[in-house]
Amino acid sequence: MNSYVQKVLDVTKAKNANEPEFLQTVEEVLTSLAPVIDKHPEYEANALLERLVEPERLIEFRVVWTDDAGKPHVNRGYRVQFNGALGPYKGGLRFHPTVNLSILKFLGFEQVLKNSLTTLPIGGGKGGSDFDPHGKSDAEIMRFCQAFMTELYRHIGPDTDVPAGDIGVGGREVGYLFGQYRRIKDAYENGVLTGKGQTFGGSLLRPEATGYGALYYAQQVFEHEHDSIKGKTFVLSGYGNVTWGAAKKIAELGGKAVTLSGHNGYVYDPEGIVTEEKINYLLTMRGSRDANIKMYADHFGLEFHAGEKPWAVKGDVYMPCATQNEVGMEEAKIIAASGAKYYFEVANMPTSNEAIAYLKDAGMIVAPSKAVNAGGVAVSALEMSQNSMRYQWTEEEVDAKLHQIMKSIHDCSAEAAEKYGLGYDLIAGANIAGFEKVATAMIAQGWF
Ligand code: 2IT
Repeated sequence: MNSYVQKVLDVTKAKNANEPEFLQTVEEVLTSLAPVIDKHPEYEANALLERLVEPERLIEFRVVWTDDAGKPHVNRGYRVQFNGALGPYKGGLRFHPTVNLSILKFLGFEQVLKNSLTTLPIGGGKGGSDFDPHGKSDAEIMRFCQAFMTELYRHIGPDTDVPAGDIGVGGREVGYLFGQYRRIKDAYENGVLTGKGQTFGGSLLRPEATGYGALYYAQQVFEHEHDSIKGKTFVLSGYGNVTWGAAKKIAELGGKAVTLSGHNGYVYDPEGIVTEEKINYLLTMRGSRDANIKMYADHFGLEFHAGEKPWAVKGDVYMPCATQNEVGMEEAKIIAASGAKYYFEVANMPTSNEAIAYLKDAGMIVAPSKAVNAGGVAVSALEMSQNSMRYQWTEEEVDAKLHQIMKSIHDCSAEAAEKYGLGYDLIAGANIAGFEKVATAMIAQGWF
């Protein structure tokens, strides 16, 4: 291992000892950058890695909101402005009880490299709150979003920092957040948030973009392997926006997704989530106050596997789409034993570093989330550009650009890995390609 990389890893571990998720991604990324650092002494001379792992700015604040009974509740809000070398900080807001600084720093760090890979001018950031939207009324969600934005507005702007959705934050929340921003600022700066509704600047295809993009990326991998999506069985986790988009595109390309999962278990649908009725039911289900995946099983008369994960179901392609660390060693062994060849991370960091190594050793092609799920933020960046031009991209334009961006992410990852003698290593390739652009911009902009 390169001694500079080792030194930065040791210091980062000592400084962030209570942030396991952040350390997990830093370790994964820095380790795969070692061959690049070996060849480029200028990175050490510019303290590039020390700067890369230190967020430019961390913001933490109190959020007080009132429930329907008139009772006040206190949550913590965050925005991590990780790296602005390539453009305004860009990245989602997550509302989930597990949210803490470690999770948001890992997501922000991943976002920096992911946004670089999109080829679009966006820096990396992430934010959110430990607020739990589950079981809340629409009015409670609105009041929480208003309270959250009442502090956040002073830190963001169309040229400063542009949040979007993530887990627990969808079109409804982005609408309430934008409404409050506009009310406070008295200005129609709709480029301040992406994932907006169609009537106030939202991009066509943004809801579908992460899932569709994942499949456009997968198509490139299949092409590389002289294989095709047609007839393949996909094992997915999650049931949210990303899983929905992926299942829809899988069906369109002639494959079938056979599983969905949530915190309380999974459902196996042997016929596949392939009909319009089933795909649309996911949207209806998500809109309900106590949404959970058992509703899908009940609605379509399918077996519900309470408390279990879907990985024991046999498939050709495994796609974790739910959240971080859904696949550890135990799950990796089950997945590898299926004999499947493809593993695409779609959620952010769904796999432990140990499990990634295991899947690769077992001969699977493993594609990393920062590449596979970059279509979401890429279409967000298109939304920013259409807002600043006071224009509206057509659906065909967005879809064509999304295709081209996902192909370029795949190709430049494969080329970067090849350049450093690593073969078809899509993980190392994505880290290297994403890093090189950010590093070049950081060196050019001087030390800070
Ligand atoms: O993880 C992600 O890339 C997102 N949650 C989307 C970020 C965005 O700005 O659209």
